[in-house]
Amino acid sequence: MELNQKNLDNLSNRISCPEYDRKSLTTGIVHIGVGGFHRSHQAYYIHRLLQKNGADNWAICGVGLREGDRNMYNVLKEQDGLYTLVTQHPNGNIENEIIGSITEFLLAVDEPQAVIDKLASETTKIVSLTITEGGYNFNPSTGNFDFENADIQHELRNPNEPKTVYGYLTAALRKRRKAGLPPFTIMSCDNIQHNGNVARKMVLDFVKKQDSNLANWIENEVSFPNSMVDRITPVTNKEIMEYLKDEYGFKDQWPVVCEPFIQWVIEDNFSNGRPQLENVGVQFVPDVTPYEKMKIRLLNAGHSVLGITGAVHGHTTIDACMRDEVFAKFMRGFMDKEVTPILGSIEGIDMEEYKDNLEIRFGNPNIKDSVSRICSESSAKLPKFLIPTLLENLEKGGSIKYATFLLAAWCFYSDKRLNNKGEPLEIIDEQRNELHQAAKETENNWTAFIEQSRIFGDLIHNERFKNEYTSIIQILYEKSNIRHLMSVI
Ligand code: CS2
Repeated sequence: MELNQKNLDNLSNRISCPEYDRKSLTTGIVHIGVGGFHRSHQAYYIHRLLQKNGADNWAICGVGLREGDRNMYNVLKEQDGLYTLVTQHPNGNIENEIIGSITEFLLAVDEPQAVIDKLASETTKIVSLTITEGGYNFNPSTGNFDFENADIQHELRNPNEPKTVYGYLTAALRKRRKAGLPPFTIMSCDNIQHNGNVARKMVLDFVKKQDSNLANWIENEVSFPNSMVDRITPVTNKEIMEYLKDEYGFKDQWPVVCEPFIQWVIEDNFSNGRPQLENVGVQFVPDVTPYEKMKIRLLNAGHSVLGITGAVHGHTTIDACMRDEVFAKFMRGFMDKEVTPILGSIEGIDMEEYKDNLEIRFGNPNIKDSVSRICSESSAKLPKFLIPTLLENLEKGGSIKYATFLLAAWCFYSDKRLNNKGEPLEIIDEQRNELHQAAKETENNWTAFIEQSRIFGDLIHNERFKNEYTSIIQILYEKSNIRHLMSVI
């Protein structure tokens, strides 16, 4: 049996299904970037609210902007937006439910005008984004908008032919303003500190170049709440589809696996209304800064520490890294000695408990989160997750050895493209070639990798860092056995 609206009745006595009338819902949210994370997090929260009959005007219209979104579009079209969420507990318990909050989907490369019209429609009140850290189009070291990007250049010249998120948001806001409609809220759900402020700055930088009148209106009328989002969501593998088929007798072409933990903290700053998400556990706060900083600097950076070192050693999943005491201890050392002193105390949070809990989450043996997912797009992630911690420690005279070790390991990873067992590494990064080019100069020039100013800014000019990095990279290249070096750090 295929998973789709027609078959839901037959499925509802086997597995938890939407109890609401999906056909009567209005899509008040347009979400750009429907991937695993959106489906395990925001779409799940909205689904829970719909189950309580509390969100009839807040169903989701997914939008894919790129050709790469076509597979998701095709699957969700065939499945009428339905998919299964498989929650894997550390003790082996599994909860499965069919999520119904995504009721429409548009693929911008096929129907750009339909996307603009949808965004500009009166019923659209929020446009949310998971476009990844790299999708914001800023220079990672300066934080400035990258006007060199060819698609951006095209959009600036042709406002009616959008290609990126900026072109679409601007075209839609222009249309709304002309029609006398209030603007939507732009809600970033990416792992970027001050994600709302960053989205705001980028949108305004772009619009100012295209249409300064419109920029004023956006500046005054559009809200961009900051938020902290959290739920570990690995890449879906084929076994899960088989499992669902065996267990329940239906075929889901793209289910989502996630951990039981879920958290969403948002600033209550919406220009055109919002769903009552507090009824399903979302925290609304006046200032999200301490939460997002804690999450990004501990969880996301901790993930990268395990992912990159683990990949070089030959571990394939994050839980395998956590079962290896050398890696678990190294990651905790990084958190305790380099991140915690920077974070200070956060009201209402027991930092030791938060870190202990992260260890349990990372160690969940049923998630099987691949190190290749964690290492993917490190060139966009590390400038947000890890380098700011290193800079703050340099300023304050704190420890830098763990973070520096990680950057050296990343160079080794980008250069050799093999793990310590001699197996090839799967490297997914837009900057893959640039990273490789710089890293392979290392044996002629120990600091070649960290001279890439787009990623590292002017870190290379800090003598203390440069010396620490140089000594670590030399030992790493001489001895190569990363696990041993980590055990004696
Ligand atoms: C991960 C995140 O992509 C990464 O490197 O750290 O996807 C992480 O799993 C989520 O932010 C958890 O909320």
